[in-house]
Amino acid sequence: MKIGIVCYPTFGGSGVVATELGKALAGKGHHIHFITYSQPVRLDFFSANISYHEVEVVNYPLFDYVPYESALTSKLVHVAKYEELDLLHVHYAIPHASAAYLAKMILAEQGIHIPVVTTLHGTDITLVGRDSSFEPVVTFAINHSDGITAVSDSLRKDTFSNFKITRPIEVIPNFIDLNRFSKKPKDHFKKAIAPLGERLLVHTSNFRKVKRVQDVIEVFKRVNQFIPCKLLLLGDGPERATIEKICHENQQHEEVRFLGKQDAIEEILSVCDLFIMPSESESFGLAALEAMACQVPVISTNTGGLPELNIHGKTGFMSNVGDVDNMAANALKILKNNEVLQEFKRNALARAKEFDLQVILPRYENYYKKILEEQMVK
Ligand code: GMT
Repeated sequence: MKIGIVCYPTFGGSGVVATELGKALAGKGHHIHFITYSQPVRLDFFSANISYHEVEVVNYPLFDYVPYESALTSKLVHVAKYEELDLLHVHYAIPHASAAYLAKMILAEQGIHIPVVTTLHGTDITLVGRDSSFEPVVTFAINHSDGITAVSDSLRKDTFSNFKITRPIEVIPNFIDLNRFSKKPKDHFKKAIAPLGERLLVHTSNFRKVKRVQDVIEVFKRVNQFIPCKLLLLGDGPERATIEKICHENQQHEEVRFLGKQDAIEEILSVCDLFIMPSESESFGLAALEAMACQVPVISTNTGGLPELNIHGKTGFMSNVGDVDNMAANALKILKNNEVLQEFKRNALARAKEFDLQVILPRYENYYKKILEEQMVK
């Protein structure tokens, strides 16, 4: 198949899923065309089956806001036509689903019929998409997609309750490439960062408010009162400076390390003992799955799709949003005893294997086939 993939090219989960999906599809012989405003961060190798088309946005003094959606739509029309795409797969509804719909209409007028699959990832439904400045467009674009997928059952339900959706939504969860995300022998790194054998806690995110990174600090403080440990914070975003200030005020410079945006996250996760995800909302929790694949148990909230990933009392524990005391108590249950920790680590890996790329990829391929067959009947 010749598939056009539209996504945010950044470190965000939807962009990561879209890029890893495209890479894996290319590995199976499909021709993948990424259409984004800059090179996706995870598109880090050459493949004869992968092309990258950059959306160029012309600025003009009249524009206070650059009309990105129009530029994306035009690019989709060009690429679909000249590369003879079979299907467009857009990730994150805003503004990709509506741009794809318009491109599809323009192409239809020229006798080219291309189905659009929209994958809903999370905040496009649970947060931003609900805002009245986007809601009518999001509802329309989802209802006019030829196929709709959501990354968890929870997100599927949220989509039906937040929007007037008239079409079925297929759940295809996030996946993990276990060749890349596995425990690596990085003991020298562990010794350097935790020379006295301290436990290593870790959090990775885009430091948006929805991630509640301050709760990570609170959990860490409580755990550190009983067990010597260190905290690694990976990623960057709007809340990072505030969190860093709090850590400085708390005199935590010895214990809390900000590592910024990292490419080889799996190497860092490999030396960690516990992943903390205290999110306000989380449609799936890809970052937690990446940790579990590297044998790191997870302390998370019980919001959104997290209960579909993290098994309470087995791969980690879940608490109500904001209940940092409960999160810390649960963290101690895992970290206090080495045998318990090892068991949680094994369970985390076993659970991650259920989301193996090799298991999930055929679900996307079969879904594309189904949508293309339906298109032929029309
Ligand atoms: O987590 C983020 O803020 C990034 C966001 C995105 O859309 O880029 O991630 C969302 O999509 C991921 C991949 O499907 C999910 O694993 C994340 O749970 C989801 N984030 C939220 O729902 C907050």
